[in-house]
Amino acid sequence: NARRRIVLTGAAGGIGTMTRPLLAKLYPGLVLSDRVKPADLQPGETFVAADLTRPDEVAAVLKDADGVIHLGGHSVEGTWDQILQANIVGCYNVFEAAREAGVKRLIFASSNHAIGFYPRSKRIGTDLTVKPDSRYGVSKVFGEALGSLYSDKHGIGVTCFRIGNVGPMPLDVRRLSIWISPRDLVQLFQIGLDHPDLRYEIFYGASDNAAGWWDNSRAQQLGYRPQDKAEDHRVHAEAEQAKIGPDPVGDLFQGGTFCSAEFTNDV
Ligand code: 15L
Repeated sequence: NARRRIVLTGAAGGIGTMTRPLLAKLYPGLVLSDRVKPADLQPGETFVAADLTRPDEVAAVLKDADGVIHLGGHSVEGTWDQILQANIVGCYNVFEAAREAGVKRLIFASSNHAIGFYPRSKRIGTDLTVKPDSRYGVSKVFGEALGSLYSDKHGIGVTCFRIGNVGPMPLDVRRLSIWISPRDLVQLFQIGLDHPDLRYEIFYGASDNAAGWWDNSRAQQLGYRPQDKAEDHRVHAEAEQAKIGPDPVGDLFQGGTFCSAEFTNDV
């Protein structure tokens, strides 16, 4: 374990910043990558800059890597060109470089927005048709599909995490259903990198949330034991929600505002 070279893309982003200290303890020698150096880079941390739209730069970062945690990309809805470059071209470059480098395990940070148009009233697993709620959500479905291809065709063990919302606590009522703490997410990443039997999996990235919408039993079968519960922060989440007010479309669907943005359909 200690000798493996694990690369974290998107290391300077939101999730990268929250998980780096925990990952560094599990994977000594962790290689951090992003377009720009993290502002809080610590002595002893290794950083290699790469623009994911540049195949040569991605290949240089992934050379000799055993595992990749791919968080890099555009993390919310964007213009088609932003999504195309960062999340379609960039994601493809990462999978290709991983194949060429002989990477054994790849974690792909998918999102709840791959299934955002499921109604909040429905409990869902991972064995169902995707319902992306945005161009961003479509790009996450693309990454999940690439993961399936590279697992079947090239034998890379790929785990896709449909991450809810990562942070110290849930930000509003929707997040009471989808929140995940940084340490629970790191536990999931560890399963993706280390579980011996893994070929291709889709897990939900959620803590132990009583209001949850997702059946994450496959993650539990492989050992996931979340330590945190969104309900512990319900008072905070409801107080924040009261400041936001209603969203007649977004409030119906799991993806929230990603569903109501640009919406021209009837509900
Ligand atoms: C996501 O996929 C985004 O990366 C994040 O910024 C949040 O918007 C999150 O979903 C969410 O749904 O809360």
